[in-house]
Amino acid sequence: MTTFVDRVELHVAAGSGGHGCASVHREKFKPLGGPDGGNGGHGGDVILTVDQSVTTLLDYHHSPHRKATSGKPGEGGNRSGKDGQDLVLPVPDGTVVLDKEGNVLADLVGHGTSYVAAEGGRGGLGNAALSSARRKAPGFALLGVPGGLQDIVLELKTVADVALVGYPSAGKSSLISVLSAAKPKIADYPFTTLVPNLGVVTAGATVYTIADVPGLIPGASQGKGLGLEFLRHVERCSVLVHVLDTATLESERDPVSDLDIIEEELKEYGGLGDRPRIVVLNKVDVPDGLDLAEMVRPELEARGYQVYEVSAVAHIGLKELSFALAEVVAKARAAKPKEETTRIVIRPKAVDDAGFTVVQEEDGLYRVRGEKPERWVRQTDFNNDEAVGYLADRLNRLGVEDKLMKAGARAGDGVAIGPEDNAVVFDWEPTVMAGAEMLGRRGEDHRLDVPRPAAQRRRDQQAERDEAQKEFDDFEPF
Ligand SMILES: Nc1nc2c(ncn2[C@@H]2O[C@H](COP(=O)(O)OP(=O)(O)OP(=O)(O)O)[C@@H](O)[C@H]2O)c(=O)[nH]1
Ligand SMILES: [Mg+2]
Repeated sequence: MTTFVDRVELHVAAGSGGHGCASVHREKFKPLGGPDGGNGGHGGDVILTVDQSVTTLLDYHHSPHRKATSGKPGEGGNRSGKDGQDLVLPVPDGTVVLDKEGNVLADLVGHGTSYVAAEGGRGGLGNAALSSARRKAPGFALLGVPGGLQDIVLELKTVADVALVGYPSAGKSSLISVLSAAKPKIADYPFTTLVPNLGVVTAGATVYTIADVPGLIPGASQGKGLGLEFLRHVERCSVLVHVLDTATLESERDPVSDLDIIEEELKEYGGLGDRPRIVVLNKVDVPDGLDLAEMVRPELEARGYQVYEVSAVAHIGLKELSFALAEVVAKARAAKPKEETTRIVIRPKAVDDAGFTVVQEEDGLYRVRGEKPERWVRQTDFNNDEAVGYLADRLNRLGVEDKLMKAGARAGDGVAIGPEDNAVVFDWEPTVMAGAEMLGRRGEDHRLDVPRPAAQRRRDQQAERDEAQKEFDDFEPF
Protein backbone atom coordinates (compact mmCIF):
# COMPACT_ATOMS: atom_id res chain seq x y z
CA MET A 1 0.00 0.00 0.00
CA THR A 2 1.25 3.46 -0.75
CA THR A 3 1.49 5.73 2.22
CA PHE A 4 -0.43 8.95 2.09
CA VAL A 5 1.12 11.81 3.98
CA ASP A 6 -0.78 15.06 4.08
CA ARG A 7 0.91 16.97 6.89
CA VAL A 8 4.63 17.39 7.51
CA GLU A 9 6.96 19.63 9.41
CA LEU A 10 9.76 20.95 7.29
CA HIS A 11 12.96 22.69 8.33
CA VAL A 12 14.48 24.72 5.56
CA ALA A 13 17.76 26.60 5.45
CA ALA A 14 18.70 28.97 2.67
CA GLY A 15 22.31 29.29 1.59
CA SER A 16 24.52 31.91 3.19
CA GLY A 17 26.20 34.65 1.23
CA GLY A 18 29.91 34.26 0.57
CA HIS A 19 32.24 36.77 2.21
CA GLY A 20 33.63 39.60 0.16
CA CYS A 21 37.37 39.62 -0.33
CA ALA A 22 39.78 42.36 0.75
CA SER A 23 42.80 42.27 -1.51
CA VAL A 24 45.18 44.70 -3.16
CA HIS A 25 46.40 44.21 -6.66
CA ARG A 26 50.08 43.43 -6.75
CA GLU A 27 52.27 43.73 -9.77
CA LYS A 28 55.96 44.25 -10.18
CA PHE A 29 56.84 47.95 -10.05
CA LYS A 30 53.22 48.81 -9.19
CA PRO A 31 53.17 48.65 -5.43
CA LEU A 32 49.73 50.28 -5.08
CA GLY A 33 47.69 48.67 -7.78
CA GLY A 34 44.38 49.36 -6.03
CA PRO A 35 41.83 47.13 -4.36
CA ASP A 36 40.81 44.07 -6.34
CA GLY A 37 38.88 41.90 -3.86
CA GLY A 38 35.81 40.33 -5.49
CA ASN A 39 32.28 40.02 -4.10
CA GLY A 40 30.96 36.94 -2.38
CA GLY A 41 28.24 34.98 -4.17
CA HIS A 42 24.64 35.08 -2.96
CA GLY A 43 23.19 32.16 -1.06
CA GLY A 44 20.50 30.08 -2.75
CA ASP A 45 16.81 30.37 -1.79
CA VAL A 46 14.62 27.47 -0.73
CA ILE A 47 11.54 27.61 -2.97
CA LEU A 48 8.39 25.51 -2.80
CA THR A 49 6.79 25.04 -6.21
CA VAL A 50 3.55 23.32 -7.15
CA ASP A 51 4.22 20.36 -9.40
CA GLN A 52 1.12 18.55 -10.56
CA SER A 53 2.97 15.27 -10.87
CA VAL A 54 3.56 15.26 -7.12
CA THR A 55 0.63 13.94 -5.10
CA THR A 56 1.84 13.50 -1.55
CA LEU A 57 4.19 15.13 0.92
CA LEU A 58 5.80 11.76 1.61
CA ASP A 59 9.30 12.85 0.55
CA TYR A 60 9.37 15.55 3.16
CA HIS A 61 8.11 13.17 5.79
CA HIS A 62 11.19 11.03 5.15
CA SER A 63 13.69 13.87 4.97
CA PRO A 64 12.39 17.01 6.63
CA HIS A 65 15.66 18.97 6.62
CA ARG A 66 16.42 20.79 3.38
CA LYS A 67 19.21 23.22 2.61
CA ALA A 68 20.16 25.35 -0.36
CA THR A 69 23.83 25.87 -1.17
CA SER A 70 25.83 28.86 -0.01
CA GLY A 71 27.59 31.46 -2.12
CA LYS A 72 31.36 31.15 -2.53
CA PRO A 73 33.67 33.84 -1.15
CA GLY A 74 35.08 36.45 -3.48
CA GLU A 75 38.75 36.30 -4.43
CA GLY A 76 41.55 38.64 -5.37
CA GLY A 77 41.91 39.71 -8.97
CA ASN A 78 38.28 40.91 -8.92
CA ARG A 79 36.98 37.37 -9.03
CA SER A 80 33.42 37.13 -7.66
CA GLY A 81 32.36 34.04 -5.76
CA LYS A 82 29.82 31.78 -7.40
CA ASP A 83 26.20 32.13 -6.28
CA GLY A 84 24.69 29.26 -4.36
CA GLN A 85 21.97 27.28 -6.10
CA ASP A 86 18.30 27.69 -5.27
CA LEU A 87 16.75 24.56 -3.87
CA VAL A 88 13.38 23.97 -5.53
CA LEU A 89 11.10 21.64 -3.61
CA PRO A 90 8.16 20.28 -5.61
CA VAL A 91 4.88 20.10 -3.67
CA PRO A 92 1.41 18.88 -4.62
CA ASP A 93 -1.25 21.24 -5.92
CA GLY A 94 -3.19 22.55 -2.96
CA THR A 95 -0.36 22.62 -0.43
CA VAL A 96 -0.86 25.09 2.37
CA VAL A 97 2.24 26.52 4.05
CA LEU A 98 1.88 27.38 7.73
CA ASP A 99 4.20 28.62 10.41
CA LYS A 100 4.59 26.70 13.65
CA GLU A 101 1.80 28.69 15.28
CA GLY A 102 -0.57 27.61 12.51
CA ASN A 103 -0.72 30.93 10.64
CA VAL A 104 -1.12 30.47 6.91
CA LEU A 105 1.92 31.80 5.06
CA ALA A 106 0.86 30.71 1.58
CA ASP A 107 -1.77 28.66 -0.16
CA LEU A 108 -0.20 27.09 -3.21
CA VAL A 109 -2.75 26.34 -5.90
CA GLY A 110 -1.98 25.98 -9.60
CA HIS A 111 0.98 24.44 -11.39
CA GLY A 112 4.12 26.51 -10.96
CA THR A 113 2.89 28.60 -8.06
CA SER A 114 5.88 29.18 -5.83
CA TYR A 115 6.71 30.32 -2.35
CA VAL A 116 10.14 31.40 -1.19
CA ALA A 117 10.33 29.60 2.14
CA ALA A 118 13.80 30.83 3.07
CA GLU A 119 15.78 33.58 1.44
CA GLY A 120 19.44 33.20 0.65
CA GLY A 121 21.86 35.59 2.32
CA ARG A 122 23.49 38.30 0.26
CA GLY A 123 27.10 37.93 -0.67
CA GLY A 124 29.44 40.47 0.92
CA LEU A 125 30.97 43.18 -1.23
CA GLY A 126 34.69 42.91 -1.84
CA ASN A 127 36.94 45.86 -1.27
CA ALA A 128 37.01 46.63 -5.00
CA ALA A 129 33.25 47.27 -4.97
CA LEU A 130 33.56 49.23 -1.74
CA SER A 131 36.17 51.58 -3.10
CA SER A 132 35.15 55.00 -4.32
CA ALA A 133 36.69 58.34 -5.10
CA ARG A 134 36.92 59.12 -1.43
CA ARG A 135 37.55 55.62 -0.17
CA LYS A 136 40.25 54.60 -2.56
CA ALA A 137 41.76 51.67 -0.76
CA PRO A 138 39.38 50.04 1.70
CA GLY A 139 41.26 47.52 3.78
CA PHE A 140 38.15 45.50 4.48
CA ALA A 141 35.29 43.68 2.80
CA LEU A 142 31.76 42.87 3.86
CA LEU A 143 30.82 39.51 5.28
CA GLY A 144 28.23 37.35 3.59
CA VAL A 145 24.85 37.34 5.34
CA PRO A 146 23.73 34.01 6.82
CA GLY A 147 20.87 32.37 4.93
CA GLY A 148 17.36 32.41 6.37
CA LEU A 149 16.15 29.50 8.50
CA GLN A 150 12.51 28.56 8.65
CA ASP A 151 10.43 25.90 10.37
CA ILE A 152 7.25 25.42 8.43
CA VAL A 153 4.35 23.03 8.26
CA LEU A 154 3.00 21.80 4.95
CA GLU A 155 -0.58 20.66 4.77
CA LEU A 156 -2.20 19.16 1.74
CA LYS A 157 -5.72 20.22 0.92
CA THR A 158 -6.79 18.24 -2.10
CA VAL A 159 -8.10 20.37 -4.90
CA ALA A 160 -11.37 18.80 -6.06
CA ASP A 161 -14.51 20.38 -7.46
CA VAL A 162 -16.88 17.85 -5.96
CA ALA A 163 -16.57 16.20 -2.57
CA LEU A 164 -18.48 13.10 -1.48
CA VAL A 165 -19.34 12.77 2.19
CA GLY A 166 -21.33 10.16 4.03
CA TYR A 167 -21.34 7.20 6.37
CA PRO A 168 -18.84 4.39 5.93
CA SER A 169 -19.97 1.93 3.25
CA ALA A 170 -22.52 4.34 1.76
CA GLY A 171 -20.81 3.78 -1.57
CA LYS A 172 -18.70 6.92 -1.97
CA SER A 173 -15.68 5.17 -3.40
CA SER A 174 -17.92 3.01 -5.59
CA LEU A 175 -19.41 6.18 -7.06
CA ILE A 176 -15.99 7.62 -7.83
CA SER A 177 -15.02 4.38 -9.50
CA VAL A 178 -18.01 4.46 -11.87
CA LEU A 179 -18.08 8.21 -12.51
CA SER A 180 -14.37 8.43 -13.27
CA ALA A 181 -11.46 6.25 -14.29
CA ALA A 182 -10.12 6.14 -10.74
CA LYS A 183 -9.98 2.72 -9.10
CA PRO A 184 -10.25 3.26 -5.36
CA LYS A 185 -10.49 0.39 -2.95
CA ILE A 186 -14.09 -0.72 -2.36
CA ALA A 187 -15.26 -3.20 0.26
CA ASP A 188 -18.23 -3.93 2.46
CA TYR A 189 -16.55 -3.06 5.73
CA PRO A 190 -16.53 0.42 7.26
CA PHE A 191 -13.50 2.67 6.80
CA THR A 192 -12.27 1.00 3.67
CA THR A 193 -11.12 4.41 2.55
CA LEU A 194 -8.33 5.67 4.76
CA VAL A 195 -7.18 8.53 2.56
CA PRO A 196 -9.06 10.66 0.05
CA ASN A 197 -9.52 9.30 -3.47
CA LEU A 198 -9.49 11.61 -6.44
CA GLY A 199 -11.09 11.03 -9.84
CA VAL A 200 -11.58 13.07 -12.99
CA VAL A 201 -15.08 13.17 -14.52
CA THR A 202 -15.98 14.31 -18.02
CA ALA A 203 -19.61 15.33 -18.49
CA GLY A 204 -20.25 16.95 -21.85
CA ALA A 205 -17.92 19.91 -22.16
CA THR A 206 -17.15 20.08 -18.47
CA VAL A 207 -14.26 18.26 -16.88
CA TYR A 208 -14.15 18.25 -13.12
CA THR A 209 -12.53 16.41 -10.25
CA ILE A 210 -14.33 14.45 -7.59
CA ALA A 211 -12.95 13.31 -4.25
CA ASP A 212 -14.23 11.30 -1.33
CA VAL A 213 -13.08 11.28 2.24
CA PRO A 214 -13.11 8.46 4.78
CA GLY A 215 -16.61 7.77 6.10
CA LEU A 216 -18.00 9.90 8.92
CA ILE A 217 -19.92 8.58 11.92
CA PRO A 218 -21.75 10.30 14.78
CA GLY A 219 -19.19 11.88 17.06
CA ALA A 220 -16.58 12.22 14.29
CA SER A 221 -15.99 15.74 15.59
CA GLN A 222 -14.90 14.19 18.87
CA GLY A 223 -12.53 11.94 17.00
CA LYS A 224 -14.81 8.91 16.62
CA GLY A 225 -13.96 6.73 13.67
CA LEU A 226 -11.35 8.51 11.62
CA GLY A 227 -12.67 11.84 12.84
CA LEU A 228 -13.00 15.03 10.87
CA GLU A 229 -9.28 15.25 10.16
CA PHE A 230 -9.80 14.54 6.47
CA LEU A 231 -12.43 17.18 5.91
CA ARG A 232 -9.73 19.68 5.09
CA HIS A 233 -9.51 17.87 1.77
CA VAL A 234 -13.03 18.95 0.93
CA GLU A 235 -12.55 22.57 1.97
CA ARG A 236 -11.76 23.68 -1.54
CA CYS A 237 -14.66 21.90 -3.24
CA SER A 238 -17.44 23.88 -4.87
CA VAL A 239 -20.15 21.32 -4.20
CA LEU A 240 -20.72 18.77 -1.45
CA VAL A 241 -22.52 15.53 -2.25
CA HIS A 242 -24.25 13.63 0.50
CA VAL A 243 -24.07 9.96 -0.36
CA LEU A 244 -26.88 8.27 1.55
CA ASP A 245 -27.20 4.52 1.89
CA THR A 246 -30.74 3.31 1.18
CA ALA A 247 -29.88 -0.33 1.82
CA THR A 248 -28.20 -0.27 5.19
CA LEU A 249 -29.07 -3.15 7.50
CA GLU A 250 -28.55 -1.09 10.65
CA SER A 251 -32.05 -0.73 12.08
CA GLU A 252 -31.56 2.68 13.76
CA ARG A 253 -30.41 4.34 10.54
CA ASP A 254 -32.29 5.85 7.60
CA PRO A 255 -31.21 8.30 4.89
CA VAL A 256 -32.76 11.38 6.51
CA SER A 257 -31.26 10.87 9.95
CA ASP A 258 -27.92 9.92 8.33
CA LEU A 259 -28.01 13.24 6.53
CA ASP A 260 -28.80 15.10 9.75
CA ILE A 261 -25.92 13.49 11.54
CA ILE A 262 -23.42 14.20 8.78
CA GLU A 263 -24.64 17.81 8.60
CA GLU A 264 -24.18 18.05 12.36
CA GLU A 265 -20.58 16.88 12.04
CA LEU A 266 -19.89 19.22 9.10
CA LYS A 267 -21.21 22.09 11.17
CA GLU A 268 -18.93 21.08 13.99
CA TYR A 269 -15.99 21.17 11.58
CA GLY A 270 -17.08 24.56 10.30
CA GLY A 271 -16.44 26.59 7.18
CA LEU A 272 -18.43 24.43 4.76
CA GLY A 273 -21.83 26.01 5.35
CA ASP A 274 -21.86 28.05 2.16
CA ARG A 275 -21.15 25.12 -0.17
CA PRO A 276 -24.14 23.95 -2.25
CA ARG A 277 -25.27 20.39 -1.46
CA ILE A 278 -26.65 17.65 -3.62
CA VAL A 279 -28.21 14.49 -2.21
CA VAL A 280 -27.54 11.09 -3.71
CA LEU A 281 -29.65 8.13 -2.63
CA ASN A 282 -27.40 5.19 -3.47
CA LYS A 283 -28.04 1.45 -3.84
CA VAL A 284 -31.47 1.72 -5.48
CA ASP A 285 -30.70 -1.55 -7.28
CA VAL A 286 -31.69 -3.22 -4.01
CA PRO A 287 -35.52 -3.45 -3.98
CA ASP A 288 -35.88 -2.26 -0.39
CA GLY A 289 -33.46 0.50 -1.19
CA LEU A 290 -35.58 1.79 -4.03
CA ASP A 291 -38.68 1.77 -1.80
CA LEU A 292 -36.89 3.67 0.92
CA ALA A 293 -35.52 6.18 -1.59
CA GLU A 294 -38.99 6.88 -2.93
CA MET A 295 -40.23 7.28 0.62
CA VAL A 296 -37.67 9.85 1.76
CA ARG A 297 -37.35 11.79 -1.48
CA PRO A 298 -40.28 14.21 -0.79
CA GLU A 299 -38.91 15.12 2.62
CA LEU A 300 -35.43 15.81 1.20
CA GLU A 301 -36.82 17.84 -1.67
CA ALA A 302 -38.97 19.78 0.76
CA ARG A 303 -35.73 20.79 2.46
CA GLY A 304 -34.55 22.24 -0.83
CA TYR A 305 -32.10 19.55 -1.97
CA GLN A 306 -31.73 18.28 -5.50
CA VAL A 307 -32.11 14.52 -5.06
CA TYR A 308 -30.65 11.82 -7.33
CA GLU A 309 -31.44 8.12 -7.03
CA VAL A 310 -28.55 6.05 -8.26
CA SER A 311 -26.88 2.71 -8.09
CA ALA A 312 -23.12 2.61 -8.33
CA VAL A 313 -23.23 -1.15 -8.79
CA ALA A 314 -26.04 -1.36 -11.36
CA HIS A 315 -25.06 1.92 -13.03
CA ILE A 316 -28.44 3.58 -12.55
CA GLY A 317 -28.85 7.36 -12.69
CA LEU A 318 -25.14 8.04 -13.12
CA LYS A 319 -25.28 10.12 -16.26
CA GLU A 320 -27.91 12.39 -14.84
CA LEU A 321 -25.90 12.82 -11.67
CA SER A 322 -22.64 13.58 -13.44
CA PHE A 323 -24.28 16.25 -15.61
CA ALA A 324 -26.01 17.80 -12.62
CA LEU A 325 -22.65 18.02 -10.85
CA ALA A 326 -21.03 19.48 -13.98
CA GLU A 327 -23.64 22.21 -13.99
CA VAL A 328 -23.01 23.23 -10.39
CA VAL A 329 -19.24 23.13 -10.94
CA ALA A 330 -19.50 25.25 -14.08
CA LYS A 331 -21.61 27.77 -12.23
CA ALA A 332 -19.16 27.94 -9.36
CA ARG A 333 -16.24 28.41 -11.77
CA ALA A 334 -18.04 31.22 -13.56
CA ALA A 335 -18.62 32.97 -10.26
CA LYS A 336 -14.96 32.73 -9.26
CA PRO A 337 -12.53 35.50 -10.16
CA LYS A 338 -10.54 34.62 -13.26
CA GLU A 339 -7.70 32.23 -12.56
CA GLU A 340 -4.23 33.68 -12.68
CA THR A 341 -2.49 32.41 -15.76
CA THR A 342 0.92 33.64 -14.75
CA ARG A 343 3.01 31.87 -12.20
CA ILE A 344 2.68 33.44 -8.82
CA VAL A 345 5.74 33.76 -6.65
CA ILE A 346 5.06 34.58 -3.06
CA ARG A 347 7.83 36.13 -1.00
CA PRO A 348 7.71 35.83 2.76
CA LYS A 349 7.25 39.49 3.52
CA ALA A 350 7.80 42.79 1.88
CA VAL A 351 10.80 44.31 3.56
CA ASP A 352 10.48 47.90 4.58
CA ASP A 353 13.85 48.91 3.24
CA ALA A 354 14.38 52.34 4.65
CA GLY A 355 12.66 51.99 7.98
CA PHE A 356 14.21 51.47 11.37
CA THR A 357 13.19 52.16 14.93
CA VAL A 358 15.01 53.26 18.04
CA VAL A 359 13.48 52.42 21.40
CA GLN A 360 14.89 52.89 24.86
CA GLU A 361 14.24 49.80 26.95
CA GLU A 362 13.59 49.61 30.67
CA ASP A 363 17.20 48.92 31.57
CA GLY A 364 18.30 52.01 29.65
CA LEU A 365 19.56 50.13 26.60
CA TYR A 366 18.71 51.69 23.21
CA ARG A 367 17.49 49.08 20.75
CA VAL A 368 17.71 49.67 17.02
CA ARG A 369 15.52 47.48 14.79
CA GLY A 370 15.34 47.55 11.03
CA GLU A 371 16.14 45.41 8.02
CA LYS A 372 19.11 47.48 6.90
CA PRO A 373 20.88 48.17 10.18
CA GLU A 374 20.50 44.53 11.17
CA ARG A 375 21.87 43.28 7.88
CA TRP A 376 24.76 45.74 7.98
CA VAL A 377 25.72 44.46 11.40
CA ARG A 378 25.76 40.90 10.07
CA GLN A 379 27.95 42.05 7.20
CA THR A 380 30.53 43.54 9.51
CA ASP A 381 33.79 41.90 10.43
CA PHE A 382 34.19 43.22 13.97
CA ASN A 383 37.86 42.26 14.05
CA ASN A 384 38.57 44.90 11.45
CA ASP A 385 38.48 48.49 12.73
CA GLU A 386 38.02 49.89 9.29
CA ALA A 387 35.00 47.63 8.72
CA VAL A 388 33.54 48.74 12.04
CA GLY A 389 34.12 52.36 11.07
CA TYR A 390 32.40 51.72 7.76
CA LEU A 391 29.42 50.31 9.65
CA ALA A 392 29.31 53.45 11.78
CA ASP A 393 29.36 55.58 8.62
CA ARG A 394 26.50 53.61 7.11
CA LEU A 395 24.41 53.83 10.25
CA ASN A 396 25.12 57.50 10.43
CA ARG A 397 24.03 58.07 6.84
CA LEU A 398 20.80 56.18 7.42
CA GLY A 399 20.08 58.55 10.29
CA VAL A 400 20.54 56.08 13.13
CA GLU A 401 22.83 58.42 15.04
CA ASP A 402 20.40 61.29 14.62
CA LYS A 403 17.56 59.22 15.92
CA LEU A 404 19.62 57.94 18.84
CA MET A 405 20.52 61.48 19.72
CA LYS A 406 16.87 62.53 19.54
CA ALA A 407 15.90 59.58 21.69
CA GLY A 408 18.26 60.94 24.34
CA ALA A 409 21.26 58.66 23.91
CA ARG A 410 24.60 60.03 24.99
CA ALA A 411 28.16 58.94 24.45
CA GLY A 412 28.82 55.78 26.42
CA ASP A 413 25.22 54.57 26.49
CA GLY A 414 24.52 50.98 25.48
CA VAL A 415 23.07 50.47 22.01
CA ALA A 416 21.83 47.14 20.68
CA ILE A 417 21.16 46.49 17.01
CA GLY A 418 18.92 43.53 16.30
CA PRO A 419 16.40 41.36 18.14
CA GLU A 420 16.84 40.37 21.75
CA ASP A 421 18.24 36.92 21.00
CA ASN A 422 20.58 38.01 18.25
CA ALA A 423 21.83 41.54 18.72
CA VAL A 424 25.15 43.28 18.61
CA VAL A 425 25.55 45.48 21.66
CA PHE A 426 28.11 48.27 21.95
CA ASP A 427 28.80 51.47 23.79
CA TRP A 428 27.77 54.34 21.66
CA GLU A 429 30.41 56.74 20.47
CA PRO A 430 28.81 59.27 18.17
CA THR A 431 31.10 59.56 15.16
CA VAL A 432 30.59 63.28 14.93
CA MET A 433 31.76 63.79 18.50
CA ALA A 434 34.62 61.36 18.12
CA GLY A 435 35.88 63.67 15.43
CA ALA A 436 35.99 61.01 12.79
CA GLU A 437 35.23 63.61 10.16
CA MET A 438 38.28 65.65 11.12
CA LEU A 439 40.69 62.79 11.02
CA GLY A 440 40.10 62.22 7.35
CA ARG A 441 37.81 59.70 5.88
CA ARG A 442 38.06 56.00 6.41
CA GLY A 443 39.70 54.12 3.63
CA GLU A 444 41.41 57.14 2.22
CA ASP A 445 44.98 56.45 1.43
CA HIS A 446 46.86 59.69 1.12
CA ARG A 447 49.72 57.95 -0.61
CA LEU A 448 47.44 57.56 -3.61
CA ASP A 449 46.80 61.29 -3.77
CA VAL A 450 48.77 63.54 -6.03
CA PRO A 451 48.71 67.33 -5.79
CA ARG A 452 45.77 68.73 -7.72
CA PRO A 453 45.21 72.18 -9.17
CA ALA A 454 42.55 74.22 -7.38
CA ALA A 455 39.90 73.88 -10.10
CA GLN A 456 40.40 70.16 -10.22
CA ARG A 457 40.14 70.02 -6.44
CA ARG A 458 36.82 71.84 -6.49
CA ARG A 459 35.53 69.51 -9.17
CA ASP A 460 36.67 66.55 -7.14
CA GLN A 461 35.01 67.89 -4.05
CA GLN A 462 31.75 68.36 -5.88
CA ALA A 463 32.03 64.85 -7.33
CA GLU A 464 32.70 63.56 -3.86
CA ARG A 465 29.64 65.29 -2.47
CA ASP A 466 27.52 63.98 -5.33
CA GLU A 467 28.82 60.53 -4.75
CA ALA A 468 28.14 60.70 -1.03
CA GLN A 469 24.60 61.77 -1.81
CA LYS A 470 24.17 58.98 -4.32
CA GLU A 471 25.59 56.47 -1.92
CA PHE A 472 23.09 57.64 0.62
CA ASP A 473 20.21 57.47 -1.84
CA ASP A 474 20.92 54.06 -3.25
CA PHE A 475 23.79 52.48 -1.54
CA GLU A 476 22.91 48.84 -2.20
CA PRO A 477 24.36 47.83 -5.52
CA PHE A 478 22.33 44.59 -5.59
N1 LIG B 1 -26.01 -3.12 -3.93
C1 LIG B 1 -25.20 -2.09 -3.99
N2 LIG B 1 -24.07 -2.10 -3.28
C2 LIG B 1 -23.25 -1.01 -3.37
C3 LIG B 1 -23.56 0.08 -4.17
N3 LIG B 1 -22.57 0.98 -4.04
C4 LIG B 1 -21.67 0.44 -3.20
N4 LIG B 1 -22.07 -0.76 -2.78
C5 LIG B 1 -21.36 -1.66 -1.88
O1 LIG B 1 -21.21 -1.05 -0.61
C6 LIG B 1 -19.98 -1.43 -0.01
C7 LIG B 1 -19.20 -0.20 0.40
O2 LIG B 1 -18.87 0.53 -0.75
P1 LIG B 1 -17.70 1.61 -0.77
O3 LIG B 1 -17.76 2.27 -2.07
O4 LIG B 1 -16.43 1.00 -0.34
O5 LIG B 1 -18.27 2.55 0.37
P2 LIG B 1 -17.58 3.87 0.96
O6 LIG B 1 -18.65 4.85 1.17
O7 LIG B 1 -16.46 4.30 0.11
O8 LIG B 1 -17.10 3.34 2.36
P3 LIG B 1 -15.85 3.83 3.27
O9 LIG B 1 -14.71 4.03 2.36
O10 LIG B 1 -15.64 2.76 4.24
O11 LIG B 1 -16.31 5.10 3.93
C8 LIG B 1 -19.25 -2.27 -1.04
O12 LIG B 1 -19.41 -3.62 -0.75
C9 LIG B 1 -19.93 -1.91 -2.33
O13 LIG B 1 -19.91 -2.97 -3.29
C10 LIG B 1 -24.79 0.07 -4.91
O14 LIG B 1 -25.16 0.98 -5.65
N5 LIG B 1 -25.56 -1.06 -4.78
MG1 LIG C 1 -14.52 4.43 0.46
